[in-house]
Amino acid sequence: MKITSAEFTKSAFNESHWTNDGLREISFLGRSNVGKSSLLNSLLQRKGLARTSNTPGRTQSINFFLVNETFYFVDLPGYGYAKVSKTMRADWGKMAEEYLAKRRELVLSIQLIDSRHPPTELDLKLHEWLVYNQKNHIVVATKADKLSNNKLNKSLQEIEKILPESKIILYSAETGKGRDELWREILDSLEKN
Ligand SMILES: Nc1nc2c(ncn2[C@@H]2O[C@H](COP(=O)(O)OP(=O)(O)O)[C@@H](O)[C@H]2O)c(=O)[nH]1
Ligand SMILES: [Mg+2]
Repeated sequence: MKITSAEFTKSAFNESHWTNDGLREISFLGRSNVGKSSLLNSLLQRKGLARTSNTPGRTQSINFFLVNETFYFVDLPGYGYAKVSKTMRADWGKMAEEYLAKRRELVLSIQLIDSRHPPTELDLKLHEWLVYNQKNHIVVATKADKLSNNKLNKSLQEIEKILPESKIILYSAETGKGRDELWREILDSLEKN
């Protein structure tokens, strides 16, 4: 995929801030620190576009990135960060669910999980919500470079057992593994919807 332009457009804290130009959207979801910002930067080949950091739980807004002036990548806040307050956690759920449930422009949701571990309880909850609500989605297992091929295959088989309804792509923002495959899925969803 050739990226001719990629720019941060806006941060939204409620529905009135969502973009309103009708362009289609791909959303990215996952717990804090799973590698969401790194995935966005890797897909868009822009190193610092989505901020990556080791201090999770900071981004509490929905962030819109315009790609090739034709569609948006939408970065939803990371969930499951233990140190945020209960109110903030409730806000996360409300904001993300409102977006996922209502957004007509949304053509694909990409759920990130860590390839090294089985999905967490919150990963499973979100996943069940996507399946139950028949949202077009795929699962990306991140940080694939951190496992040997042998362990990676085992991990993939386990994830496939736990999430049998979904397509799973192994990804590494370090090596670019999975990038072409994920772009194919994204373009496919944009073409079909
Ligand atoms: N080795 C490796 N580290 C990664 C990868 N993706 C993210 N990380 C690291 O994991 C940490 C969290 O990544 P970040 O993208 O900020 O996660 P976010 O909180 O989900 O946005 C950072 O230290 C990244 O450098 C990957 O594919 N491979
Ligand atoms: Mg991030």
